[in-house]
Amino acid sequence: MAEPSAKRSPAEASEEGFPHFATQAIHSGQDPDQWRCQAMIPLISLSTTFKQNSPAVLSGGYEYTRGGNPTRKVYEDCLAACENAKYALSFSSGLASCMSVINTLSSGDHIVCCDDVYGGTNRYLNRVVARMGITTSMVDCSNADNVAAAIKPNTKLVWIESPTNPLLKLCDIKAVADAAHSANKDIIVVTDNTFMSSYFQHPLDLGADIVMHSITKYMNGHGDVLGGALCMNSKDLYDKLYFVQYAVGAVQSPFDCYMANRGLKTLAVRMKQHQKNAFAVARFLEAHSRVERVVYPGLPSHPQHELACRQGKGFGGMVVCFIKGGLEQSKTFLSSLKVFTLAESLGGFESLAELPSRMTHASITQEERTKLGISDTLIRLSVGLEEEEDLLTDLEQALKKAVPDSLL
Ligand code: P1T
Repeated sequence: MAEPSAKRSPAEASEEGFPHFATQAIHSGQDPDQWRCQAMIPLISLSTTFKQNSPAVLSGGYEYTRGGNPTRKVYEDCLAACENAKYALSFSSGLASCMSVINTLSSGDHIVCCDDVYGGTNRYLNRVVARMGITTSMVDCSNADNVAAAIKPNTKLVWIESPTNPLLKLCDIKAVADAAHSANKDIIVVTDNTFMSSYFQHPLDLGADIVMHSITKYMNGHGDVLGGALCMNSKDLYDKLYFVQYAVGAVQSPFDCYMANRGLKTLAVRMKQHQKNAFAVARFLEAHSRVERVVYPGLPSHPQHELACRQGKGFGGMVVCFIKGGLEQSKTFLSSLKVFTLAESLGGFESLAELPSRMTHASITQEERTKLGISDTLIRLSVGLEEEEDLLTDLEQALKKAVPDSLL
């Protein structure tokens, strides 16, 4: 098969964009005139291959779906616009997009990664990528000086989450990007923007080179698509990553592209409501006698609240609390919830609760978890779109069941 670079025109949505986020998310890339039938809603093009009138002449613009697909193009154009990026690529999962970035590296390269990172990213870097001769230093990136100190002559990538999963620590994206680029301008800074979504934070505007998303979470928002995305402004980076996407093949299916594109249409309204409910939950828990401590970047008690106010347009829908007691209390609390569901994942319309030490971050060693502060009483809440009063009533009854008066 021919080399892919000439086979499609990349998204250049920001050059013709709309001034406000909600309008971008609804209209970018969606022009009905691109379809002969002028459909308002993008068509799902399930075809894996496309007719050529003459060998290697693509009159319809597409060759083979791994290299490009009309439904994927609509969605990627919209994604790029949402992230204030020139280009976007979509993948079959968040980790597949992570893998595609790593596939631009070579044996002997070095990565700096924030120590509090999604357990799956940690596992991939330290237990899979490490076998390929690529080393990773896990450092506390909430202080950009630690990033500067960890950079080596062979460092090619800095990977951060902000807020981090699960402790909701913030990285100063601009300070981290400046530290990395002043050490070596060719270092690629990736920000995993999953927790904030494109609605609340635009890391490319702050100096990051690539924004990564687990689309599975807020961006799709309905718990029915596994997906990942990479957004960037550099054509050179886009070409490299597009080549990897085509060569490796971890692309998003046309149907999932259609679904995630639909999810983006309501991102703005969903995120506002997620945040409203998250504030209510965080304030309720912070005032609760059965709760030891609450972490939510929107609360003044968050140690980086000032950075949270400066860096993004909001604080998101994730809340962490440490309940009083131990593992027994956490288990009883989680299994007593009736509106929140005990499950992994986050960012959907339904409220979820989980225990990172035994679930999403169980692949990290006990020693590392202890060092990071991921204890057995750390409960992670993904606050959904249910009625606020029902959420608070649910938390109240579960806390009462789980934490006895003797522990107050
Ligand atoms: O699950 P997947 O779409 O492959 O995305 C991986 C991923 C990447 N980055 C962050 C910040 C994430 O939270 C995730 C997935 N996280 C969960 C499933 C979870 O419950 O935390």
